Amino acid sequence: MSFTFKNFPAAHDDLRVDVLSGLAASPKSIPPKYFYDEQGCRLFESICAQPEYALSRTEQALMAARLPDIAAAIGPVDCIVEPGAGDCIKVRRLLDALHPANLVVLDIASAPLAAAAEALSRDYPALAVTALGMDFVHDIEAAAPCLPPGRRLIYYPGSSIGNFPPDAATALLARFRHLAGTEGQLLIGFDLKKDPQRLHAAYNDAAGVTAAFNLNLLERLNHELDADFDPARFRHYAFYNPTAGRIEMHLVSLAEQDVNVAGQRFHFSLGETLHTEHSFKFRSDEFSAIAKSAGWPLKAEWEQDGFAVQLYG
Ligand code: AVJ
Repeated sequence: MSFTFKNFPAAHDDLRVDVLSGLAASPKSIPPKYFYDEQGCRLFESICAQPEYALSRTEQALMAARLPDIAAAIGPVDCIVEPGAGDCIKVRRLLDALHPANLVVLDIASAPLAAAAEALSRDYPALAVTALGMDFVHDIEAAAPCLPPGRRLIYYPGSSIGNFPPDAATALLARFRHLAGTEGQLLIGFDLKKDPQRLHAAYNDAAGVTAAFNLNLLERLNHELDADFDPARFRHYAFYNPTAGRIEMHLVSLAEQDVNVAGQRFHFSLGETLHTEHSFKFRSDEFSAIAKSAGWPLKAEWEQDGFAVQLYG
């Protein structure tokens, strides 16, 4: 068993800098990557268990049903690289099918990543596991020296790519292309455009878990940036914008109010929105055009119940 952990702390205080600049902007916004503190990770898991949010369940069902076909299309690989691996559960299915010698997992939440990757390495004694605690959107080049040579497969499941507007998605996929190397491949899962009522329901579950997930961002700022948000004075508001092809999540101020964050004061007028997430939805041809412009030719694709997995390389 081999397990290596490296932490790449952000060069500057990202949360504070990003939140203060996002609150100073108009309209106000905070990047969705900051949802995932410990409580946020728990709430996201609970979202995935809600009947309205089929995304993760459908992807796992697709991966289970089509695994032999997917593994055959990928062929032999020496190393799987998973950005945003989190609990390192999803990649296990691919490890079982592909038997690579190396696994490299990356995540901004470095402590939970290290624990999950170490647990995984105990279950896969022949596998060399490397966990890199980093914000891969900024620092992915720092991961390159940690990758063994050979055939690399970048695995980016869960429609995480949907958090990036098309230009940023193209840029991230281009960096993946560079990281993968000449023989590299990319296996990526994303949510497809579908009936807007279904999309709407997925981000407005009846149990209110998505609302709690969105509002938890304010609690996080209260704890970590010495802020004084009153979550009861903000409303979770999520809707599908068919023109832009995305779910938009907002926290709408229910009152005229001032909030202090990290020693600075911000004013919210009644009805003003704090934008917290974009979740883009694609047609499969739309997505393959984005990937193509990032240097990835499409090799194969699989679809199930409004979700797609595509293989590039
Ligand atoms: C983790 C980005 C795929 O956009 O559906 C779930 C996050 N936000 N409910 C998504 C999320 C609200 C999720 N992704």
